Amino acid sequence: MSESGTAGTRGRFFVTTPIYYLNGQPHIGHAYTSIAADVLARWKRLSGHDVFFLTGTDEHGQKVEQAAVAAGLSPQEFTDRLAGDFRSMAERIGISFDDFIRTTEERHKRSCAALWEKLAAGGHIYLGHYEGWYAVRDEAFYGPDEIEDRNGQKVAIASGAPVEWTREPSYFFRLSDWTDRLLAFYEANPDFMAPASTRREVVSFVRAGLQDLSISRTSFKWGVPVPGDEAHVMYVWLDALTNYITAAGYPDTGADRWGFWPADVHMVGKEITRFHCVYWPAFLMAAGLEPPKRVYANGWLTIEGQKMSKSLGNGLDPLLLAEEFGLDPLRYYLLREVPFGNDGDFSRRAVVGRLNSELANDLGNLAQRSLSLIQRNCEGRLPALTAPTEADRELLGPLEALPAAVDEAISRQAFGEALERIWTVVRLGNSWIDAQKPWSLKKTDPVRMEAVLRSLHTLLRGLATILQPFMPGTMAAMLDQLAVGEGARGLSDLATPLADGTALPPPAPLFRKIDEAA
Ligand code: ME8
Repeated sequence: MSESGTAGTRGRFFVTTPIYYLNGQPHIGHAYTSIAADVLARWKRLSGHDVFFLTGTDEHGQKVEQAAVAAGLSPQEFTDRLAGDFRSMAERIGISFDDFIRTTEERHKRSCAALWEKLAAGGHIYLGHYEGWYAVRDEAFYGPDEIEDRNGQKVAIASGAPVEWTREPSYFFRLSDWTDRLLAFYEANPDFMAPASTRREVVSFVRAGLQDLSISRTSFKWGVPVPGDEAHVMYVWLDALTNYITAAGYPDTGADRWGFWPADVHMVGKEITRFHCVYWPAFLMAAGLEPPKRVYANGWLTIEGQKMSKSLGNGLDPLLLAEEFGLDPLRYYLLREVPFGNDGDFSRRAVVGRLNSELANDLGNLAQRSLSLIQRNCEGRLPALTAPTEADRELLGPLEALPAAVDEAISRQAFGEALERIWTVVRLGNSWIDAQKPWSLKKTDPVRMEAVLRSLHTLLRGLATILQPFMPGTMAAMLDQLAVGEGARGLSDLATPLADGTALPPPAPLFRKIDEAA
């Protein structure tokens, strides 16, 4: 990867997406979390970390089994087909994953069995009977106070998913032992969960007291068998969460890859925080393993106020949207429009608005104007670097401060804020070029004209470098136009200026505007 020229010098970084259920086609909601995680992974590579970026598919459980039956296929045939769709969707929206895990893989079954055995050996598991409400759509158990009657049907209050009364033999995890230890863990690790709304919700759920958790099922077969008792398959969430350590090599904790554990950030949607912030650290601590460092829960993308979901079948296809608007404008919009962590409505009109004004006008025109002036007035060669004047410093000072400011926002997963900080400098560039008027300097002060154009080139190179994680394809094209070599696109390369007189290719528009009335 071109951005990873300095990989490894700043330490390891492990970031994950949820592994998605294979019960339908991927939609823009999945793309949303994956794109955010991808920006984080690319940013860390760009700033010199050795990154391990994991995504994949959650293939067991009743919900997937039911979807396979409905499609007239065996669960294995069904998941083989759909996993390919999820993987190719991830590739086509630019997700730079290092590993794609499927929970039906042997390495994963081995890891689940090892974790189970470790929990059992520690006395954290016992055999009992489960009796209560289960929602297949959420693959979750609900207490009597968490369900209600809607139009004659019992549903989970939180998600609206129908629940069924279930009674079967089951193994239990002694989650009730962990109430105090989890609260102490949250207290000692204030960055463990974000945003603040997630933290509040999780803490109040745990404070109310935890009950033992049913972690096996006997009423269907599509799962990882419980070691030593094959009448049971593991509860799909125990299986699914384990994917994160499987990919890090568990149970081979002596192998190099294990050096990535604990994960730096699990990026998830807000409806699955209970699994990631309560069950997962409890399982891990019980097994003597370290919990992840952070779980970040994004809000819901809605369409006309309704959450998109595979079960409801109202999802927008990310590939069609990428075709319509361009992939990079779509990625930009998703992270720019709504403060990350909040819910937000997807609006075509807003995508077009941002594409036309912020991408095509603010950034695209700045590049086009500056590069055309260099073509026309400097024979397409990069003007020489000279000592900056005060005016140059007004432009380049804020640019130099930008990587640290963007890093600070991205480390909080405040992607919209990071883009806002970048756009402050883009807008500064536009007002600066208007004030410097390089087009009118050719006759009056050609030396100053060259210095102004060189400063603009420095600005564009900095912006394009910093924006690569958000819009990888377009920024690669922009860096090509700026004649920045593929091995010189990391943040640390910004300290090394391009050689004076470097030949620049003729500029071409970076963004395609869309007619707002169409
Ligand atoms: O929950 N808005 O899988 P899943 C925002 N297999 N994000 C959305 C979204 C929307 N409308 N719709 C989906 C599962 N997402 C489990 C996860 S992890 C060990 C197991 C995103 O296919 C969001 O990240 O239902 C959400 O948490 C995830 O997709 C749910 O995907």
